[in-house]
Amino acid sequence: MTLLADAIGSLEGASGGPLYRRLETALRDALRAEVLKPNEALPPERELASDLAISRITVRKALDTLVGEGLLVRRQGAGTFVAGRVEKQFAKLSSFTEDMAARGRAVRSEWLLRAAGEVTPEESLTLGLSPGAPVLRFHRVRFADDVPMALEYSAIAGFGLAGPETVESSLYAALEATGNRPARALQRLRAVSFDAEQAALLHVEPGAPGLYIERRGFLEDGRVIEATRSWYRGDAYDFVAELNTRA
Ligand code: 16G
Repeated sequence: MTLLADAIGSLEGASGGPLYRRLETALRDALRAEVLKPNEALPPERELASDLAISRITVRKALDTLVGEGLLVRRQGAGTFVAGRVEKQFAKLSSFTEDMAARGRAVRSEWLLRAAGEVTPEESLTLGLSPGAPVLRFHRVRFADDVPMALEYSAIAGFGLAGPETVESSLYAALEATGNRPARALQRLRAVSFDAEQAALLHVEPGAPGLYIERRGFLEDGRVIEATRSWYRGDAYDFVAELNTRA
């Protein structure tokens, strides 16, 4: 009998609808109690099924829901793991793709918008461009191991890229290729709670906590190249910074 199955105990007497729902609740409680620590592997599905005397289909259905919520992560060929929080260096000017690749996580994005346009009055201020100047907009839901981690809305000064389609998976890789990757950035962060639309995109409950981050990226010569607004899931990220007495 595995530790996890032990912690779950009998689902027979448990209240709360169909068996897979009761298992979901029991698993959520076990994860909250840290019966399994972040990044630890779950026992194989068939073992859980036999320990709990339920069908494998029921186990799979409950695990699927928790994978969808981002509490568990499936890794091809390796099994199911407890999702770990991502530690992100706040002082490092890295890209989402680099951050995730450094942790061995598979990155993908869903495009909400990838288009060229003219700066809005607000963008002209943040990007330091004259009214009517071209701008490229990239709106994405960003995933790691198929878990939605963040929403990112970037506006890039039009001179920075040949066109919106030059960005495939990494914005910073595309900017690097044209010699326009930001060399320095200013970042501002605040706590938010997700509205219904954001929550649906990030697979969390409306009102769930998040981090709103604004980044303005500059080129060596001081021109602004990037203005990005990001909403990161509060349950997935720890922002870490090294502090010195002398600024
Ligand atoms: C990060 C940056 C974002 C940048 C993106 C590029 C934060 C808070 N934001 O998510 O400003 O546009 O990386 O990522 O770190 P990409 O090269 O993977 O598209």
